Parts: sequence; structure tokens; C-alpha cells
Amino acid sequence: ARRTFSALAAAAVAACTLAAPLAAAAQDIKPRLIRFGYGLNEQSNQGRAVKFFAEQVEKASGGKMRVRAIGAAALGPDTQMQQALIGGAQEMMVGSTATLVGITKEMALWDTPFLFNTAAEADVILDGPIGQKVMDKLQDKGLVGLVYWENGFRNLTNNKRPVNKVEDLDGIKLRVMQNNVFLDSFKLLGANAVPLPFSELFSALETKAVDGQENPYNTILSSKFYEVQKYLSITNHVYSPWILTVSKKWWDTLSPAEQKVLKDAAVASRAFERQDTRAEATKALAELKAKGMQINELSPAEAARMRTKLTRVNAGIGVNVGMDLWVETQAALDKLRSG
Ligand code: TF8
Repeated sequence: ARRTFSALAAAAVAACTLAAPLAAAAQDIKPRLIRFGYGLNEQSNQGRAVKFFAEQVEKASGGKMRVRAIGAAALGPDTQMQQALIGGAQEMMVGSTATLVGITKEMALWDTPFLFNTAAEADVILDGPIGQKVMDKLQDKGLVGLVYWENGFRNLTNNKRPVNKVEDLDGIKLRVMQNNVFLDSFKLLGANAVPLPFSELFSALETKAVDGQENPYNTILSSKFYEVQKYLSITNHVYSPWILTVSKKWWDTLSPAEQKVLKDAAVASRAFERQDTRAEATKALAELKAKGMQINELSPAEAARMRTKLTRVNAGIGVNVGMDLWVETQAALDKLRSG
């Protein structure tokens, strides 16, 4: 009987020590409104994942922390939202790492053409120490990075002609992200590359201010680029991540419990987003074909030529992001590929 009693007592003590931090955490969570901006529309993989994140935050905070998701660049393009986060006028966003390069030069690592061969490689590097190191660089600039999501492998679309070889890009006016690696890469390939924010892209294609663009299948589909683009050439020239960022000014006002709610929801959203994006990507090509796009693949020889040309930008990227980071990344990839 005595033993039962002490076992019960021990259980009670354990229950109390478990309950205590929970109770403390509940008190440490205050009503918060999170303005969360993003560039694609609600029916995109980005929109679905923001919605998932919002639901997780509300659930984990007992409805105290509320996420107001604002898509379709209604709060401005990536670069404008980044400044709003830094200034503390907006709490969160998700956007391309490529548009962050002006703030944190190390982000250009992810712009390296053909850096990752597979999405699995991207997951290991982005979620591991190298991805964390690059993300941590945002802190001095007034941003807190939480997780990387998948935008995906990028492919070319245009209205002039199928791109079967590098020379087919000659003179094509191609919209690129506001990022020097992309600008230099496509100039190197002979295109007339013009940087434009994503929010201006559809109308630029529609009015023929530009002939083409490059983005993952998911985005070509969700942003209805098939309505204004005839040719899709499969190049998979680079894997683009998205990154969830928080205003550091605001983050520093949060309790540890509130920060944990956001961190946990971010990690959960990452798994959701990648799975959803990959499922959509496997069906997207057939859908784009059904919508009337003419799809072509480069021959292995022409793909190799394009790859060789493009990787000429690598030396410059190494210098820009720092040779230590560059060498560490190449070594980690070599290890992954030999394992
Ligand atoms: C691009 C990117 C876009 C992102 C998005 C708006 O082409 O691929 O997906 O910037 O967050 O601009």
C-alpha cells in the first residue's frame, strides 16, 4: 500500500511539473496579430502552406496568436516586405531567398546553378548546419529566418520559340528575379535579361514587355503563365528555396513561449509545404500540356552545354558568399553523393 501511495505521489509530482510549464506558457502567450505577406496567390502551393502555418499558430496558442495572411503581393513585392519587416511595420513573410541577397550576401549560395541535383539534397543542406548558418546571417540585418520551404527547380517559358539549345535564347527578353546571379547567368546564355518583381510579371508577359521567364512548374500553373506563354523548356537550371522570415524588432518583443509557437508551426509547415509542392509538381507538367503549352526537353548534349556555360558564374558566387562557405557546401555535397 505504501508503495502504491508513493507511486501515486510520484505521479502527482510528475503531473505537476509537467503542468507547471504548460500553465506558465499559457500565461506567456498574449494576444498577437501577425501580418503575414506573400507574393503568390491563395490557390498556390505558397498560399496553401501559409494557411497551414496560420492554423498551426492559432491552434498552438489557443487562438491567442492570429495570423492575417495577405497574398498576391498585396503588401508589396518581396523586397518591399523585407524592408517592412526590418522596420517593424509587418511581422512575417515568405519569399524567395534570391531577393534577400541585397540584404544578406550569403543567400546567393542558393542561386548557384545546378547546386542541387535532387530535392532530397536540397533538404539535407538547407535543413542542416549550412542552411542554418546562412539563415543566421539575417539576424544582424533585422530579420529572423525560421525555415526554408520549397519553391522548386526552375524551368524556362517564353513566347518566341522552344529553347533546345543555348543559342535559342539569343535576344529573348527574359524576366529574372532581382538578383545578380540570375541576371548574369541569363546574360551569359545570350538572353536579354531584365530584373522585375514577381508581382509585375504576369502583366509584363501579357503586354509582351518581356518574352519569357523562369519558375517551377507549380508557379507556371498557379500564376496562369500558360495563358500568356507558349513554350516550356525543361532546364531545371537551379533549385529555388523560399524562406520564412520574421521581423527581428517584433520577434525580440515575444516571450520564449510565443517564439516556440512560431518555430514549431514553421517546422510543421515545412513538412506540409514540401509534400504538397512535390505532389503538385508531379502532376503540373501534364496539366500545363493540357492547357496548351508546348513542352520540350533539351538533348543530353545540349543540356550539358548549357550547364557548362552557366556554371561559369560559380567562381563569382564563391567570392561573394565567402570561400569558406562555398568550400564547406561543396564538401557536404560531395559527401552526400558518395554516401
Ligand atoms: C520569382 C520567385 C517567386 C517568389 C514568390 C513571389 O520568380 O520564384 O516565386 O518571389 O515569393 O520571383
